[in-house]
This record gives sequence, structure tokens and C-alpha cells, in this order.
Amino acid sequence: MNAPQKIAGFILGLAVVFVAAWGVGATLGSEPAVATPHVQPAALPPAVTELPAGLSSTENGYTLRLAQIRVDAGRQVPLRFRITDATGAPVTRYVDNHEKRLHLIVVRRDLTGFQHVHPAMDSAGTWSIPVDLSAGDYRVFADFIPEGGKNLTLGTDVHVAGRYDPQPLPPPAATAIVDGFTVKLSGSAKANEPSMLSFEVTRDGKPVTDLQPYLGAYGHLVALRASDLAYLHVHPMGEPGDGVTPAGPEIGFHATFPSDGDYRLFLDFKHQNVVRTAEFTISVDRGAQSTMTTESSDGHDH
Ligand SMILES: [Cu+2]
Repeated sequence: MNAPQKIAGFILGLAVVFVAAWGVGATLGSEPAVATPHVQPAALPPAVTELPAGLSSTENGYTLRLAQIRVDAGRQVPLRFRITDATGAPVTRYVDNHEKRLHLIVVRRDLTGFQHVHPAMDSAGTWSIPVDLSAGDYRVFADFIPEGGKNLTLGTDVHVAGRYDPQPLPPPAATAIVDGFTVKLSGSAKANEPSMLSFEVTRDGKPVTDLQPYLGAYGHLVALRASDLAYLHVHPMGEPGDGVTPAGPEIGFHATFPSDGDYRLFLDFKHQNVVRTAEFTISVDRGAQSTMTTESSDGHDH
């Protein structure tokens, strides 16, 4: 044995002794002094080990690469990018997801200027789409399934030169108005628990019951964490033509928010061939951690 091996052996020995002692202590001490009767193991939130989507430009070998990371402000500015695989080659084969090969979300980092678009890809694997950009830093998300892979959302920034006046996040509100449509959000969200969000669409006080299918559902929802623009995968409840899902006025979604705090919701819905986006700020509660204190009202789901 050389010196490092001896030291390593000594440390390992200490560790074994320590663990053994700790085990004895834990066993001896597991009477009332250690037990905490109010906290039941079932009340603890499940361990969330995966980071939310969209925080990284590269994952599982796939990388989102913009042709330019600095562009000029303007309307219909061409945005070009590639998704490359582990060998550095552009990915040209994708699996349709929500009726598209790739969904591109562009939003300024102050959560204004949201755009959800579907770029076109050339045979070399370069995607392009015109987008509207004002001065500031934008987050660009590509949401796709590479052939033979799993669903990924990669995110990267594009910088737009000019004077930037960042907007404050609007406070949480249950109602959003867009182009004469009123959209009301109901449902509360708790961190690390499946949450149900329901949106009711009305116009001139009347329920809208002739929504059109958009991306395989009556609505498409993107949720972004305000603090870092983490991107949540949100799933619509039911789909057009399944015999049970109405074409409005209610549109329902499931989501699991990875933490408490503010999130911005962007609901796309289609009516008379126009897609509109209703935007909301939602404050997500701590959830499981806070339910350790006894709550008297149960079965309350509004
Ligand atoms: Cu899309």
C-alpha cells in the first residue's frame, strides 16, 4: 500500500465507524424525542430531480444553434437556426408533436413580445422564420422530438440592439382580455403537484362555444417561470373529436409547476381562423411543504 491508499483506507475506516455509530444513535433515539408526529412521510413532496425544460441550449447531445445571436430590431426579422446532434450534424428528421415538427417560442426576457411560430426547414436542416423583435434580450425555445429521441425543449438567447425599457411583470390576475375576448382563469396551482388550469373564453358576455382546433387541441398553453424562463410542458385535457371535449367555452390543462413563485401563462386559441394569445401571471403556492401545517378546508377545488 502506498501513502494515498493508506490515507484513503483510514478515511474509509472512519466513515464506516461513523455510519455505524450514527446507526446506533438513530436506533436508540427513535423514541418520542426524535419522532415528529405531525409530519407524515406521505406529506413530503416527491423528489424532483430533473431540471425544467428550456434552461439549456444543449441536452442529450442535441444543441440549438442560432445563425446569429445579435440581430437588429424590426418587424419580420429573419431568424435562422439549426438543431445539431451529438456528432455536430444538423438534425433533419423529427417526429410530429402537436401537429408540428418543431414549435418555436420567442419571448423577450421581461416576458413581453411572446410569439409562438412554426418555422420551415430546408433540406440541410436549417430552420427559418420571420419574427418581430424590439430592443432587448430574447429567449428562443425550440420544442421538438428528434427521430428516435425524446421530447426536448432547448433554449438560447438572441440579443437585439437598441434602447431597452424592461417591463415589470403584471401582477397575478384571473382575467385577460385580448381582441374583445375575455378569458378567465380558474384553478390554483401548487408546486410539485399536478395542477388543473381551466380557461373560460367569452365575448360580449357570451360563452364562446365554437373554438377551432389548434395544434390538436382547443387551446395551446405555454407556461414560463418568471425568474428564469424555465419552460413547462403543459398537457391539454381532451382533444377535438374525442366526443367529450367541447369547443369552448372552457379549455382545460394539466401542468406540474416545479417550484413556487410567479409564472407567465400564454394561452393560444383559435376562433374564426384567427389565433389569439391571452396572457396571465399566476402565483404558484409552495404546495406540499405548506400542507404540513394542518389545513381545515379540504376538497376545495376552485
Ligand atoms: Cu407550436
